[in-house]
Parts: sequence; structure tokens; C-alpha cells
Amino acid sequence: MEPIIHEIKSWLLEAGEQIKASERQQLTIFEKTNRKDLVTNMDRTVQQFLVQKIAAFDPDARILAEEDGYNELTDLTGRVFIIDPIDGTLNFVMEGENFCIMLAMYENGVGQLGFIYDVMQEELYWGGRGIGVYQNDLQLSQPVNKTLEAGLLGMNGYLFAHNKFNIRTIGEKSMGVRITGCAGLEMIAMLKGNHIGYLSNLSPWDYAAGCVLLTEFGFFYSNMNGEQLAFHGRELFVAATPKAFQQIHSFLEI
Ligand code: 2AM
Ligand code: CA
Ligand code: CA
Ligand code: CA
Repeated sequence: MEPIIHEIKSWLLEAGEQIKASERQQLTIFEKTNRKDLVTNMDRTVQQFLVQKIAAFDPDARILAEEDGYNELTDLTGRVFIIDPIDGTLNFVMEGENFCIMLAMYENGVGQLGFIYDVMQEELYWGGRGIGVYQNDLQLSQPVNKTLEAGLLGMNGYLFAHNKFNIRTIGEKSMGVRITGCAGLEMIAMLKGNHIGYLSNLSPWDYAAGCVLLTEFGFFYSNMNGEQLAFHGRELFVAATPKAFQQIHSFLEI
């Protein structure tokens, strides 16, 4: 295995241990834009830890991350590490589980490596361009290209509640809608073949790692117009099996 993969895995496991060792009652919770948009001291600690590790290992790399002023990068020129220190912060605070640490490496806009660590399940989903997708040490096989009618569809609670983009019609066509509150877990569900797709409003750190792995397994993804994701700002993220992707786009109302 490439040394960098081994290195990144060790960082993620160590960060996960830090989270598990922290006392939930001792968390400091801050509101960002509204009462449901939270960040905790652990989000910040994990991000700082990963930023330091990357800077020491690869000083030339650039970093895009959700918290603390690292979210400004507007292009993917060169080697870029993209970090979501805790994905599913609301789950982390309210449930103490169902959250992930996500990290991706891109080179000139091309996804090379992706890591999604489900900390409490101790399951690390990882892989990269041309090397496949793994769950811990087990190599996963590519899910079946199911239609929208044949599978479960992950989506964001806000989009569902407000029926944005005609999303409820799309959900109704599927076998059922699932709302996990964690983009990383939605990516994992697709990679395992449990869900056929995912619709949400996302930022680059929410989808960077997932996109590397989804590409390996032949999933399609785009913004709401069917165009490439910008990797800058928040936009509708549509990912699905090739069959379901076409169907979802035919029902999406912009
Ligand atoms: P986060 O916990 O890292 O913020 C919840 O629907 C999922 O969408 C989570 O993965 C969450 O990531 C992500 N998300 C992105 N932007 C969000 C926002 N403004 N509010 C809530 N969740 C957001
Ligand atoms: Ca957040
Ligand atoms: Ca996130
Ligand atoms: Ca986050």
C-alpha cells in the first residue's frame, strides 16, 4: 500500500480515538448560522490535528476544510486536501454516533484518494483512483446499477420538508426515503449498495471524499443542472447509480 494511505489511515484512527476519549458532557457547542447549525470544540480539535499532520507530511499541499477560516479555497490547482473534521455534527451532539471524519486528496481537480471514517462503528471506508473501495481491510464490490424504483434514496431533511426541487416526487418513485443527517453515511450507504442515490445541499468537504469512491464504483454525480460540482460554495448535490441518476434528473424541478 502506498505510504500516504497508511499515513492518512493512522491520522484518522488517532483522531477517532480522541473523539471517543472525549466526554460528551464536556463538549463546548457553538451556533454558527442558526440554532441547528452547530460546531463543537471537537470539530475544531480534529481539524487542527489533521491540518498539522498534512502540513508536516506534505508542506506544499493546500487545504480546504469546513471550520476556522480554511473554507476559502476557490480552486483545486495543485495538490489539495479536503477535510470535514466531523460530518454530522448534529448527530454527534444529539446521538453520540452516526457521524464521520472525511478526508480527500485531489490533484489539479482530479480525486485521488478518499476516506470516510464512521468513528463509532470503527469502519473506515477508503480507496482511490484505480485502486478500488475498501471497508477496513475488505475490498468491496461494485453495486448493481439499480433503477430509482428498485432502491432506497437518501436525502436531506430540509429539502424533503420544504419539497425543494420536487424532491418528494422523486422520493415517492423510489422504494423509500432515508434521512441520516450525515453526508458521509449516505456515501457509505451508496458504496455498500444499500441506497441507490443521495440528494442534498452540500459543500465541497461534504462530498469530496465520497466522490472519489463513487467514481470508482461507476456512480454519477452532479449539481442540480447535471453539471460538474463547483467544489466551491454550497449547491444541490445529486449522486446515484447511472440508471437512477437519469431518472432523478428528469423529475428535478429547478
Ligand atoms: P456537517 O454536520 O459537517 O455540517 C446533514 O443533512 C448533512 O449535511 C451533514 O452531513 C452536514 O454536515 C451537511 N450539511 C452541509 N451544510 C449544512 C448546513 N448548512 N446545515 C446542516 N447540515 C449541513
Ligand atoms: Ca457544519
Ligand atoms: Ca459535512
Ligand atoms: Ca463538519
